[in-house]
Amino acid sequence: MTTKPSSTSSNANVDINNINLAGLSIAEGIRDSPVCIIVLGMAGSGKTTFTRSLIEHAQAQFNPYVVNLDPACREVPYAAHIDIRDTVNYREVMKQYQLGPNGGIVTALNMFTTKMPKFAELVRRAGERGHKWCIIDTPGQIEVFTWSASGSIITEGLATMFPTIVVYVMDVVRSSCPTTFMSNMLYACSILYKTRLPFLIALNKIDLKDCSFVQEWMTDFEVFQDALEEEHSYVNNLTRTMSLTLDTFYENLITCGVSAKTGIGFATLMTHILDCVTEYNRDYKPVYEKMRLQRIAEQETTPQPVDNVDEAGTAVPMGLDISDPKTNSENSVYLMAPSLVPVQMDADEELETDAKSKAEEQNFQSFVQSHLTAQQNKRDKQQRDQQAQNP
Ligand SMILES: Nc1nc2c(ncn2[C@@H]2O[C@H](COP(=O)(O)OP(=O)(O)OP(=O)(O)O)[C@@H](O)[C@H]2O)c(=O)[nH]1
Ligand SMILES: [Mg+2]
Repeated sequence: MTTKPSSTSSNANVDINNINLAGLSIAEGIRDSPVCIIVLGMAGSGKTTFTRSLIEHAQAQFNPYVVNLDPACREVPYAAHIDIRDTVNYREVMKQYQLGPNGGIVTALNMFTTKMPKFAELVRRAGERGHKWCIIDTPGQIEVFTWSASGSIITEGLATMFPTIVVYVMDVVRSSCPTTFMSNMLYACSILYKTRLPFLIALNKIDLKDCSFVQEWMTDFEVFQDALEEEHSYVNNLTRTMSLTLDTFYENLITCGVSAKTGIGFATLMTHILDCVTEYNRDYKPVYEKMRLQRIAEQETTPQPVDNVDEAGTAVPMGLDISDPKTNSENSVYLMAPSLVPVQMDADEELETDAKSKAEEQNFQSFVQSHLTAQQNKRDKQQRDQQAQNP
């Protein structure tokens, strides 16, 4: 296995199947670095743009290691050290398992998670090479990461090995409606309780709208009620009750206004991130340490998987013609630096997409043409009929 020192432009030349896990042991305890920063947020809230800005601001001091876990994005505006798209081909997964886009993303993430120990080992090595932060961009569909088994495995797995925090990116423009704000807050609250990690809310897009109204809504219940009164919606009563319930959640919440596009607010955000790391070390680390010890105990007592699968029960045919992707096929799971990915696959995909859109365009044109011809024929016929009636 070969490795190159990584930077944003040169990536480690790693095949995940050849990674030796000898260096990674949960028996060792939680390491000090890298600090894992998991970026979450609703679709379009600006997670990817935020990740790019955070990398730029943290580069000199924290030399971030960057991970993209969104299998469905077309492009990312940063150089990722690990990119799930190089590991699992999301379109192929959809085709092979006959899934829709969301099922495809969940399955792609599940396939990636089967390599979690090796992923964690890469993060550990990054820490040893001087990457003090590891920034993780997540899929657009927030529920895919927060409520899937793989999301929990990745989050908990990282938190039992490295200091880990969550940054929840919230779009202030879209949250200016009190009901949308409340939905966003409920999501944030559920993630906070689910992940049990230090939590920071980045109020994003403040270049478009000042975020002080959000901070006011969180601290002054009456101001939020007034805003709610102005919005005539069937869910007002529910929102009012929810806002009372969320009061305790707001109390301990750290928020920070930023613009991922212009970079405003990132200096303050970075100090908040460092506070969250202190909080992890003080309050959360002991809990995850306990969890780690429990896991070690479980590993010692859990019986090993049965060698002979027949002894584990009888397979029930599902009635679907679904086959596992062949190993070593284009679709097999592996982890590779982005620079090593065969460009061929993307080019093929692009050709296929181009051919499809060309065919669609031609279909549309011929549809329009036949419609125009039919109309012309109708007009000609009407003219002929009129001429026949009034010669
Ligand atoms: N004006 C402004 N636009 C922003 C800001 N951050 C993100 N955007 C824009 O918001 C849109 C969505 O940004 P992304 O970074 O792709 O958001 P995302 O959350 O990663 O999106 P998904 O991964 O698809 O859920 C893009 O058009 C960005 O240019 C910001 O701070 N200000
Ligand atoms: Mg994104």
